[in-house]
Amino acid sequence: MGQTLVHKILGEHLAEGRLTAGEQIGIRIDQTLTQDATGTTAFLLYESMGAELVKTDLSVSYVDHNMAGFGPENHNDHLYLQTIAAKSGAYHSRAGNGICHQVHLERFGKPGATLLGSDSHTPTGGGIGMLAIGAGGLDVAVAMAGGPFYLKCPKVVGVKLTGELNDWVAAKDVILKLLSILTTKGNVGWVVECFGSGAALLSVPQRATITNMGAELGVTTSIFASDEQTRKFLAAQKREEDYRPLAADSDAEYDRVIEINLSELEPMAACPSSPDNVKAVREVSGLETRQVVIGSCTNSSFADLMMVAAVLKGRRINEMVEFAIAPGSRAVLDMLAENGALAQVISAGARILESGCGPCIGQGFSPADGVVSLRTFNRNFAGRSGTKGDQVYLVSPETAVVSALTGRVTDPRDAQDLFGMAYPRIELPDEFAVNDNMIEPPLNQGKVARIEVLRGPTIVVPETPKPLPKNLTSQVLLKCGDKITTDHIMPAGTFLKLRSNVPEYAKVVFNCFNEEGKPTFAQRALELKRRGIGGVIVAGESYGQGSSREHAALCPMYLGVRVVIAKSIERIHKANLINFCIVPVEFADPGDYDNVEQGDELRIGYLLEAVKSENEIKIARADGAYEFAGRLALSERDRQILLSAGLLDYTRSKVDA
Ligand code: MIC
Ligand code: SF4
Repeated sequence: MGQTLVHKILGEHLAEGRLTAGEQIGIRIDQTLTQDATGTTAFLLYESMGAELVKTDLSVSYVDHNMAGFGPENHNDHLYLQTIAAKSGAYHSRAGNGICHQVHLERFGKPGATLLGSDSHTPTGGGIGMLAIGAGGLDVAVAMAGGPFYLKCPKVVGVKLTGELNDWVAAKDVILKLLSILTTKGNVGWVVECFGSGAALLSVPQRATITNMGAELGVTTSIFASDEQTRKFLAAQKREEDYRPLAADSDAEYDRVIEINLSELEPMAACPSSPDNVKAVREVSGLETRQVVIGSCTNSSFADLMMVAAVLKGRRINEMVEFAIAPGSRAVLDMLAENGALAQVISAGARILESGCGPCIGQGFSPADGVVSLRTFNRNFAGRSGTKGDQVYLVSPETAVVSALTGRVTDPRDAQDLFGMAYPRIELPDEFAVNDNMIEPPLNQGKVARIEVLRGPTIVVPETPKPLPKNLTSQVLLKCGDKITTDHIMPAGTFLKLRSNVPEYAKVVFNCFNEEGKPTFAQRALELKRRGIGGVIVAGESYGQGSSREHAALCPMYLGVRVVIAKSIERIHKANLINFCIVPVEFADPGDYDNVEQGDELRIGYLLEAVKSENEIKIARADGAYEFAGRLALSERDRQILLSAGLLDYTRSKVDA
């Protein structure tokens, strides 16, 4: 039986374990990426490990998330990241150079390599044939120090793409279709591998849109083969030497195959407020929209924006629509400026935002109350835009720009009838503008020694977890439902600037559930902590969906949370909980979820013993009103990390040994 591409790359990087689905393996990491919102913690923890120069082939520290600069926090972070990158032998991509995933694809991604990034959309690199995985910052710090990355050997779902995209139908519609099939739940432990005649026709940026938003499926990563499209893209980036042809064997067996005929696809939209709430644009067309944004790491490539410019040329954005573009990288912006496309967009009435995450992470451009906002992003979790009750629809750039002209959600295929407009098919240029003057490469040894790391007062070294107690007296601090995302747990938006200051940031844990006039989650948690009672969070399915932000574990840990009991927990978040010594427990019988109430006092006896060696743990209400079994789905390494009071101490003890 032939091998999948995923297994080939895993095999080439295997450091521990066997390539059998479900078994824990350790893989060698070639490249890492961090971004400012997760990078400060990652580098602070890296420093705490006592590591000096990075041991990877290449590590890049990007600044792209947090650039608003209200108050000194952001700039403090930028200066710390710039100087610690120099001290650690990492590349540093400065604020304004673009979104980490877009820049990494353009300048560093390499077919067949492994990339670990402290951002859930790291799988964007799968578009260029790399095995690119998102993880918490501490896992990335360990990889920078040369440690393997541990994961369950995944099952592979082959997505066979046939046919060819019709005019006005985009790569975004492919991933939205896949989200409608697989949803955002229940895909932990899988990888998506796209293949087939349809896949071969997609360009690298189109593939990257699909692998990027594959993160919303909750899979470990997504990947395409490295072929002639990949070679062309790398040649245009003037680094053809990084090309290497790679594909699955022709008789590769997938654990499951899904076929999508690209010729049959139509424009799609993810409706409020989940990326898997997918409908055909036709079904929602006619809805008035007041705001349209083109950008984010999903859809802000050169081809995307050239298409947008071509549609806007000589036309005017509807007067009731605020329209903005945020090019994915400075190179893209540069090229649009050089070739005149930017002028077309500006004269049509667009607002030009920085090359960065911007509105995607609630950094401005929040929609007005009650209005429909169309965005080319990957996430529309409730409130992520910064507006409570927001109505965010995720669509392709094609749907977004045509709707910006009409002021209503519009199927872009109607552009011919409405505006007499043929589809502007954009070919990738033979050469991209390559200008790396906002990327600082690693320094030589002599210069490294002279670097002084700048640490502003808003950069606070995070507290490390306390060891687990033998028995835990605890109380349910919060009971929440299904699909709780890390945006629910740790809001970003205006709070993003607190990422380097855990005591401050922890004040807004579960802010969306706080009610006016009542003690906040943080206040209740700290009161329990003061009394020596461990906090417990109870949740439904897919707890911790979405981002890789380890603050969703780090801040609850700081507040004294010791256990999360959920029907199921998503991959990255579960790893983050373990890394910060919070025990992840799943209901053995999901029906028991119904018995537990917020405020219940729980007895979790023999916690330490169970973590050491048991697969189940008994949990009872203190007054004996109910008792149930919790599942401990932990690898041997997970157990060791929990017993060592978290990954940092575990790593230190291994280094000492
Ligand atoms: C996101 O898209 O949610 C983020 C912001 O990029 C996060 C990382 C973070 O919270 O810093 C992610 O996707 O991992
Ligand atoms: Fe940035 Fe949005 Fe991409 Fe996250 S999803 S990396 S916030 S652009």
